[in-house]
Amino acid sequence: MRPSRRALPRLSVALAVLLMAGLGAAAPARGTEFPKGWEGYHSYTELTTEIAQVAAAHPDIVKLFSIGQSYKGRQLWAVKVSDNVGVDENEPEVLFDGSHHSDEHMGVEMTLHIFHWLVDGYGTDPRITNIVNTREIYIVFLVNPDGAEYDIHGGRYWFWRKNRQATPGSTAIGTDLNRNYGYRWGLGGRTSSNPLAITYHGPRPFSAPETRAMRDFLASRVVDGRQQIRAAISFHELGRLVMWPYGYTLTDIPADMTADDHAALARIGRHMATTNGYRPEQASDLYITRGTTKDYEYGTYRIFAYTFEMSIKDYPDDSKIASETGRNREAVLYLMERAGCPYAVLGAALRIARCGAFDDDLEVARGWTVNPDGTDTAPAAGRFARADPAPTSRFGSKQLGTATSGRDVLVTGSRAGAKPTASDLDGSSTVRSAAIDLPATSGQHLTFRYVFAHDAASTSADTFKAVVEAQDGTRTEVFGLTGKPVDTDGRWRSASISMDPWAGQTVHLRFEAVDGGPGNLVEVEIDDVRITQPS
Ligand code: 0X9
Ligand code: CA
Ligand code: ZN
Ligand code: CA
Repeated sequence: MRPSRRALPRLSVALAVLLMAGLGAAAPARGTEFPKGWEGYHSYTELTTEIAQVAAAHPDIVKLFSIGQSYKGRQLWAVKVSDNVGVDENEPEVLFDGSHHSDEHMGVEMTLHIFHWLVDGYGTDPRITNIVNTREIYIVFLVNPDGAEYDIHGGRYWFWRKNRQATPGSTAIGTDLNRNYGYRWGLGGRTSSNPLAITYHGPRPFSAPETRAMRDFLASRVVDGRQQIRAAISFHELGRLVMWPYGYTLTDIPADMTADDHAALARIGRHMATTNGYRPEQASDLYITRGTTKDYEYGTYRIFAYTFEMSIKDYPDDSKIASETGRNREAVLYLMERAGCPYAVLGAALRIARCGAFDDDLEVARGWTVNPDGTDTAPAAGRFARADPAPTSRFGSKQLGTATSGRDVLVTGSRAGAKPTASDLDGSSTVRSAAIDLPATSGQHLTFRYVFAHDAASTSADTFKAVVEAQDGTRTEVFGLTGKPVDTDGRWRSASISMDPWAGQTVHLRFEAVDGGPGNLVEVEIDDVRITQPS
């Protein structure tokens, strides 16, 4: 096991029981049992009791907590399952959630089954034991408990999909929680701005307490600047589908997705579909949506985020629970195993390149700090930033408008400006990575792609350096370029540096660019910063 980074607050069983007792007192008096023929499903009260009992029976590997409260004040129960569960270990994390849509009750049974597979198999089934020992698995059992309780009140079904939130300025009730997330929230396809519609997206992104709780939980899993959750499944009904992002566009690889991600998302999705007999497709192939959980998780954090549509008929009776959940066992185990590094499914070269101690395509925030020592002299517009670079040209192209992966890079002065010299460096700028734990093995390499462009007025005062900062603060230049009085156009090049001196240490990477001459032009771009597996 890796050293712990911080102890997690632990919700004691006693506290959980207290919370539940409080809820019981506040809960409406009406019955919450499913209709006859469906009693095998778990009502909110039964779910609450069940997960508290299972958690109490497995305190070494289960931590029970709530990610927040529903609109009506119900706790949104979650568990973490892992070895040393009270400690936030450096292990890949996986998230499963059930029933964003409250008329899709099979999702709750699915998340409960995953919970049982993990705790029941731990110590007896070697595959499960290995997963629990090497992953941190989060399960949010029921995202929409208010809707789920409403859907079964009075001993019949009400076909209720949304939450039970009042809409300001309307008598209509409820927001479609799978339209309320804040990534490209808006209108498109089956998404509505009409509060009466079953796909109502809410008055604004994250207007629903339930989606805010999910957002805040996801944000809480950013440690050392990096999202720890690598893979996720939301369980819906119906149609027996495995879907990957995006839902907002029909384009397979839009600007906010990389080609590697698309290849691995589809490869893993298709494999899971061979194990459960579902149809694999991009989410938008079913229909276009805006504001789904999965677009948010992938778009914001690059989580490998899948939607499963279970069942083939509405409201399957409880005799279907065992088979509809059981057929997903292999897919769920497979995804937990792949969460270590999803790119490994694309072959040995990508596994070595992208499954090491660090892998940043610069497409989302991963903890880089600009001007970490407060010593940058470049103006704000010229400093390093993670951005989509505008192309500039002056006696040939200088800043390239293309990345080596996706859309974004680290770039000094991303804008083109009124003239090419407007947004160039003009001073010094430094960017520092978050902490990186290097395994104690030789053969790891720091690799990155870079552009270092300057005009004919350049001198040796213009520099671009890569520096490794050791645990004790010692800085070692591992890569350096200096300017010459020769016009040098921008071109993507590759660097590779042995990390053997730092094996077993926690380090920070630094990139430093200096435009030391008055009136000349220097542009630096960086993409695909990685520490490879040993090779
Ligand atoms: O519409 C939804 O939210 C999901 N289907 S459901 O029948 N359970 O309501 C599908 C979401 C997947 N994304 C897209 N189809 N774009
Ligand atoms: Ca652990
Ligand atoms: Zn659904
Ligand atoms: Ca990139």
